[in-house]
Amino acid sequence: MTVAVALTIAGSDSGGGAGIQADLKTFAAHGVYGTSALTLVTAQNTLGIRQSVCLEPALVQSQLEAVLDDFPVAAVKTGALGNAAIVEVVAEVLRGRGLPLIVDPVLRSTSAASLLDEDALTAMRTLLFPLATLMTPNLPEAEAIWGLPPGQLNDPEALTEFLAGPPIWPLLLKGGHGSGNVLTDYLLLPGQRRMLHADRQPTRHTHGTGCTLSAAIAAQLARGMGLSEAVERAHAYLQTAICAAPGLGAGNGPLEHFPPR
Ligand code: PXL
Repeated sequence: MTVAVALTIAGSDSGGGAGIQADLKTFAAHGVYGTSALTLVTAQNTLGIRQSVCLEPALVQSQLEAVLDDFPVAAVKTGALGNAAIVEVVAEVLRGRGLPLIVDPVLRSTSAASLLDEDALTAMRTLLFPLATLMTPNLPEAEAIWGLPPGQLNDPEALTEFLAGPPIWPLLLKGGHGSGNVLTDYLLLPGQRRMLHADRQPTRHTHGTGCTLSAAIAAQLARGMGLSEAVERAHAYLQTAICAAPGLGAGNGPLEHFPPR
């Protein structure tokens, strides 16, 4: 019996709802063996981030090399990367390996604490996005990446115009920060465009949704699923995880990563 192996390169959320913790639970929920390289450590709960410290880039690099030298990693995802030096080592280690790579361009937490500095976004654009099988920005992240004014993609006309252009990178634009009762994600792949819809859930417990979705896509890819089908299944898994949220914490609480089927 061989087990599929996935790797997450992300930060630690002491509250267990986002980051590495969400990724490893999501991998496990998909029957995928999870490995990890930690980029930063946050002290946080459902109310917000109290402290965030990046690890030394050399330590990130040696975690990556230790994992990749020994485990048959079949898919990789990145989450919070913290700073440009960490982005550089991640890109350097991954370059040329041809591994399926989901890049979740985490810029800040829901509570607005920064998880990536400005230089790092430039490094992501030049070094990491070109390696991505898929990148998964939400609306505010897409605005920051493409240099659009904050809030612009909430305007339906501006969104239509943005989506009409050729995607620079294979893109899943997540609509969770939009308005309305139905939230739409847009999947733009070479030669394929599709929309994924979900009913807005009346809940404040959406902490870690982006991490969970990108980890679920990586898990599906590690299991050999094609990209479009992987995104569709991950999107469906995320809705069940949101609906089954345990209601923990006084703030923006975590999901249930092992929802009843
Ligand atoms: O959800 C984005 C995210 C990613 N990684 C870490 C986080 C958060 C949000 O809080 O803490 C470590």
